[in-house]
Amino acid sequence: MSPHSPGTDQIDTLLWIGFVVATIVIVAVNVALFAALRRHRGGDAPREMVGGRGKQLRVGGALTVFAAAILVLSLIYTDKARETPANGAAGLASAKSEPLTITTTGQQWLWRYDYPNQAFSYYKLVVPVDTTVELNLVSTDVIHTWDVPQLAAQADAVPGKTNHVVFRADEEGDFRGQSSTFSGQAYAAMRTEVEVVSPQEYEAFVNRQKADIQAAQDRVVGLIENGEVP
Ligand SMILES: [Cu+2]
Repeated sequence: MSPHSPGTDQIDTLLWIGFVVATIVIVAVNVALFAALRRHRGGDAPREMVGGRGKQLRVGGALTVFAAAILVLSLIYTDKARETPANGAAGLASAKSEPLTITTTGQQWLWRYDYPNQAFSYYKLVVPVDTTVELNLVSTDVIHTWDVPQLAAQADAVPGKTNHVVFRADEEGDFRGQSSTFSGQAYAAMRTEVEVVSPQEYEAFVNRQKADIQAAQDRVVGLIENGEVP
């Protein structure tokens, strides 16, 4: 799956480094093994370790440096993946200095998203492209996992606690994930979906949601006032 946010870029790079290193180690071990077998083919068993103490120290030292280098690389990339990326030039103008913060509530069995203008949506999150988005994850009942692998590392919505997910989508489109934590009977249906749109479309979406919610509330108030709802 291709990464579509700076944080997932780092995770992807780290996975590739791990893959290449593992391949090198496997090949090197096998080459050394076959070389040793060839050298002693048909002969008697080697009486002692090849090379003196100096050689052993040099090989051990090289391997230690190799392991330390991998450790340092992974620390650097993990740290970079945790950084909050800056807003892009094509992002939402009103979110230039701070991330666009959206309260994300997990409940059995759907996600609710509360946008800064008081609009909210269920099931699907709509965000502008090239804009740093911060989700404040909360839960009203049990632990739910918010997971869209192309945009961010997964995080849990835990009752009584606020966790954070930060990403900056680099292109418009639909990104999906699935619930990976059992949160009750219908957890399998609890999809996570993010629609990345242009800043203009995002503004239009949250304004429309807000107007629709207001109209629905006005209608209910009207019905109550007319005595149609006891
Ligand atoms: Cu869930």
